[in-house]
Amino acid sequence: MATYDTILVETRGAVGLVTLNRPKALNALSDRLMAELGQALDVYESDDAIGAIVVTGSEKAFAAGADIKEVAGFGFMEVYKADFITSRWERLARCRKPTIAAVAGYALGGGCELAMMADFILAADTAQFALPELTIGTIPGAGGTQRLTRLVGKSKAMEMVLSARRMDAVEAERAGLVSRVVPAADLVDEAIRVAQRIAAFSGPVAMMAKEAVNAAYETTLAEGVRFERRLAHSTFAIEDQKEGMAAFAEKRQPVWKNR
Ligand code: DAK
Repeated sequence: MATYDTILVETRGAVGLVTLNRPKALNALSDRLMAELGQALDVYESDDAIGAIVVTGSEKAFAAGADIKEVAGFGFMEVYKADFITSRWERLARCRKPTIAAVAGYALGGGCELAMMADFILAADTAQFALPELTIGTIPGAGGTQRLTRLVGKSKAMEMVLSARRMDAVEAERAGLVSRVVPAADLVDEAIRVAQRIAAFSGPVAMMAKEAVNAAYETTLAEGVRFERRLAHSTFAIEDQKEGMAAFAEKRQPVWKNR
């Protein structure tokens, strides 16, 4: 297993756990951290023993945003030519295996955007979400204006982006930004527990389910339903569907082969 400077990686059964680990900078998302996160996700995605991935931070901060000190001096041509942030940052959103962001403390700016790239966010009761880019003279640039709007609707997204105010965990759950709120002390254990439950299903079937839900963001209802139907039909061509339905009829637990 590779060693990293800015993240910790740990495998818990069939779950890959990535912990963002720049405590002195409240997990500010430096280029290095995003590169290492991308590498860790590459490793977990290509490991057949891993069925789900959890990304978390510290008790104080999931991540306090892009590393402001690192990017402050960049000019337009530099960031445009280098496809600044974009190229590395989309890795979590591109994962095919199910992903959970387990968020405690600050999830600000790029930290909030990163969390929204996961399949869902499990929040500690200490979590605080904001897109405060206007306070530093820029706008959200890692998908925040698009993903937050799809998750919570235009009115709340506009207020969050334009006023830079923070949303606490209770409001975030009410608004649909997070799936559930749990006590901070239980956050990582609960995220691992849910991830293990997901990882215990047939891997390819879970991937198809994720693809189908994600299509709801990308297309019309009619196209999305058609896409879902095609995927649902194709599950009938795989061994795990035969096993799952046979196991039900025989009143036993299914044994998935991931094919
Ligand atoms: N970047 C760099 N360092 C940070 C940081 C950040 N985002 N957040 C905190 N730190 C550092 C602090 O500078 C401090 O370092 P030292 O002074 O000790 O060296 C250390 O972490 C501890 O922070 P504080 O002393 O400030 O701790 P407090 O508990 O007092 O306050 C705080 C915590 C989270 C309220 C505060 O640190 C804070 O307001 N941080 C900045 C939050 C913020 O504005 N985040 C949004 C950043 S903008 C783009 C793509 C994406 C983005 C932009 C463009 N493109 C594709 C173009 C994204 C932009 C953002 O994320």
